[in-house]
Amino acid sequence: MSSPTSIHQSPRHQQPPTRSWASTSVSDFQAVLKSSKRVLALCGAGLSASSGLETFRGAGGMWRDYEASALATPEAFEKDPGLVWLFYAYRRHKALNAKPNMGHYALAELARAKGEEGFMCLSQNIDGLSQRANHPPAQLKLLHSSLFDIKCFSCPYIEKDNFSDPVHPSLLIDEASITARLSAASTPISLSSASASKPPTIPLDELPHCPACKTGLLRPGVVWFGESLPKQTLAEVNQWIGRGLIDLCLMIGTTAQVYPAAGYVQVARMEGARIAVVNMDSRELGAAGGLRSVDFLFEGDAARVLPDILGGVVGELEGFVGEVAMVNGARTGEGEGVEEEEEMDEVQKYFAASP
Ligand code: BV8
Ligand code: ZN
Repeated sequence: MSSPTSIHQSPRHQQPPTRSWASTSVSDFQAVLKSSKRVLALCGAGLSASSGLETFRGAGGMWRDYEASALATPEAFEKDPGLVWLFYAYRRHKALNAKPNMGHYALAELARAKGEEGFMCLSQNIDGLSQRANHPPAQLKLLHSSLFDIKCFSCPYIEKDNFSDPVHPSLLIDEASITARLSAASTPISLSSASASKPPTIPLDELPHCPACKTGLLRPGVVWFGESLPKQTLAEVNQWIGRGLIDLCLMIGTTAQVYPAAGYVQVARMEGARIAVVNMDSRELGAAGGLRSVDFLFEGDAARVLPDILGGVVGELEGFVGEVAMVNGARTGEGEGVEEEEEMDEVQKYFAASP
């Protein structure tokens, strides 16, 4: 039985030491990775942290006064669509100006090395960086959709891969105008009912409206809290999982607290998979907690740890680094044509049924 490998004692809080029995041996991990037939990865905001994108809980900067999860709901959008749009327009702007890091590239190469049945990456991230790292589309499932999908709040209209910045003239992201608008907007808890009378951050007629139904407001096409995950994506994930037992589950840069995404690590565990966590901070592993001696824990920056621990399978990455251009309306994923056709049918059905 290995001895505890990482003991945390943060003098500041005098927290009781957290022990982990997980292995930190890179060579043992690489042997397991090489022999694993089916590897599942669940990625979170920590994978993109080194690309300069704030993590979800740390959506700091000018948003430090706003609880990100309080803005990521349909209720928040109903209450103050302009404020929610500014939050997402800011994140679009940051993501478009960021670059994939070596962690994104290492996972893309692992996908190519293991093949479609050997490796599947479930991403909670909406930033588009894995796609730009040329991650094979069939092996990347966006559980919470994308910052670059725009859809109607009222009808089935959806536009995928819209990389315009600003996405609408009234959503130009420059620090001065944003800061001015945010300070003019109600207090950070402006989303509470008490502030119903507060003026909207941006007048509704200045916000983007739906070109299909003409009346609905356009909204970011991401999955908000309380909304179901894209059914087609879930079906594809479940089909992959159903085709064979998972041997190894990589939990990369995520607090694994948001469901049903976080639940996939429990599915992997029930199938007898070993768990390998890559995280800057191992004190809060959420659903990935309770690591055993057969599991692995690599504390550090995913952008540095992943090329290191995956190196044994993907080799040297230098030759693979090359970004995929973001072209408005470009299809980046296989099968998206199907999804798009389905969505178009929905829109046609909606208008056929409308008076
Ligand atoms: C739904 C998109 C039902 C938007 C996001 C049980 C089952 C099902 C649902 C629930 C359930 N219990 C509760 C729920 C409801 C809810 C939920 O899970 N709530 C939580 C708070 C308990 N779930 C939902 O609402 C989901 N929908 O279930 O619908 C339904 C069914 C039918 C019909 C109608 C409804 C939808 C959830 C999706 C929400 N959208 N994102 C946006 O981004 O704005 S969630 C968002 O937060 C992220 O996408 C991610 O999923 C999640 C957590 O973020 P992380 O990625 O983990 O990032 P975080 O900042 O938390 O942590 C960063 C980590 O990285 C840290 O560990 C840090 O240490 C580490 N790190 C930092 N730097 C580095 C690093 N690691 C490595 N290297 C570094 N450099
Ligand atoms: Zn519409």
